[in-house]
Amino acid sequence: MEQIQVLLSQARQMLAAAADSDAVTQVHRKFLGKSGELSGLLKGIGALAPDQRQPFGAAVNGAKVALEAEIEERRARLHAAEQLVQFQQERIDVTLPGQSPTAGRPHILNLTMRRIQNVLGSLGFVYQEGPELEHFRYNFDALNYPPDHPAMDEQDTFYITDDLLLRTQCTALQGRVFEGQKPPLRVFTVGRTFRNEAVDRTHNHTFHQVDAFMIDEGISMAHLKGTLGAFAREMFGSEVQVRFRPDFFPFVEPGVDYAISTPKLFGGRWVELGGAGLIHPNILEAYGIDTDRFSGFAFGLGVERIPMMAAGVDDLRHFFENDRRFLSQFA
Ligand code: FA5
Repeated sequence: MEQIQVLLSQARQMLAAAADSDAVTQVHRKFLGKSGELSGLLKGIGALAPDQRQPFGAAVNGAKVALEAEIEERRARLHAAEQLVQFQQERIDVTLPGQSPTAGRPHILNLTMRRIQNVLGSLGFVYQEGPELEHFRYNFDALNYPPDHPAMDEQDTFYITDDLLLRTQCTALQGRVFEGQKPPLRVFTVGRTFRNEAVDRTHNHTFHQVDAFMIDEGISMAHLKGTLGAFAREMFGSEVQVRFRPDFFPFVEPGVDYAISTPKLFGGRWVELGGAGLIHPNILEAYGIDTDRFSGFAFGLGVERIPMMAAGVDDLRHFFENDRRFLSQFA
């Protein structure tokens, strides 16, 4: 009987010291397993006097039942603690800010072209599209370039065949329009243009132009200057200054180059945006437009120059490299 108490108190000490459920299992094995020490006491039962056997057996079994219950309780307690540790390790802080997906946005050149469309549209010009892969005759012949004229050398480009090239200027739309439409006309296009060019800070082989023309009765340089002045103020604000200087293009007479300056940028320096002039009578006559009655103006501008001037970008190649650190600065 004393031995039962000794084993029981040994077991309780070990149980109290058990740090995890493995240790509890060991206590169970040591005292209650098949060859456990408490169960082992029953082996000596035959050596006892017959009247002592029943009370001894009952005492051993009582001790086993009690220990069993204590072991289960300890196991449950340790298991709960272990789970708590595990939960804390796996804990997710649902109040942390999430990773917001990056939203795309239109490219600054597309935004600029949309604005150009809005501004010219509000001045009564109708948008028409021309092909980037263009016939030689629309890009040059129809625009009054005499054969082998040196002005074509300024616009060398990429030829697909002798007759098919990547257009060098959006002015190529003119002949297509004159073939099918009669004045009065107010037309513009915006799109990609190409030149076999030595690439530098202000010239790329692929760039964009806006090109517009208006034909009606009594159209003069005054209408051109008024239109380009209004266009510049819409694009750059009211303090922009506009300059016209004589220039040569085979398809206009007189011809001008068109430059702007704003006090905020590039130290107020003049920057050329494009060319303009009154449509050459040779062209109007070639398409059967009565030059006694009608005259027209035309202008063509580089699109890249507009955000360069509006935001102070000093190298147009940034627009084509698609570096998001650059592009994301244009909201
Ligand atoms: C022309 O292309 C004429 N078609 C403009 C015109 C239209 C004149 C109607 C008269 C009447 P120019 O080659 O100068 O002209 O080009 C016009 C503008 O396009 C330039 O001022 C410049 O802003 C832009 N540009 C020309 N070449 C490049 C290039 N390689 N890279 C970026 N922009 C360019």
